[in-house]
Amino acid sequence: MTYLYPRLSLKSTVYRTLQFTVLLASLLTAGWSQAGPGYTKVIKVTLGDYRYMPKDIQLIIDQPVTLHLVNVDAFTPHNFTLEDDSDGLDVNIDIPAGESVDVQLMALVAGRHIFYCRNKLLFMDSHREKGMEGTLTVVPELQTNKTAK
Ligand SMILES: [Cu+2]
Repeated sequence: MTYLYPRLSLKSTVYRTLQFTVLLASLLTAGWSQAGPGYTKVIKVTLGDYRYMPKDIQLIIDQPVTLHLVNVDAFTPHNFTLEDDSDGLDVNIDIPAGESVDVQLMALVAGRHIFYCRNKLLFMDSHREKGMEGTLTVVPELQTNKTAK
């Protein structure tokens, strides 16, 4: 499917927001879900056994969202990478074993983005090759999951 990408100058906003959010997440622990005025939707994503749950996430354009990333593996560190030069997306966050990190995404433009884990042990398949990959789809309007609020 193809989405039109509105040409908005969101890059610096997204960069600043992410840096700020990572800083915040390191200061506050899991449970932080409100940032600034308005409602922030929180989506919990579990990382473990070389996969994300859920692996396909649908968001609405302009709705701020906090991804609550929980690494449930006891020993394996994971990562959440979401890069798209055309959208100014540059997320690269490590989630240590047994820990969680919150990432707030704001002002996403419509489109389909791939996220993945960039971790890899020497001489082994990368986590991504083992299946640690998912999609973040940003749609203009709520299409199917009307119940998600
Ligand atoms: Cu991983």
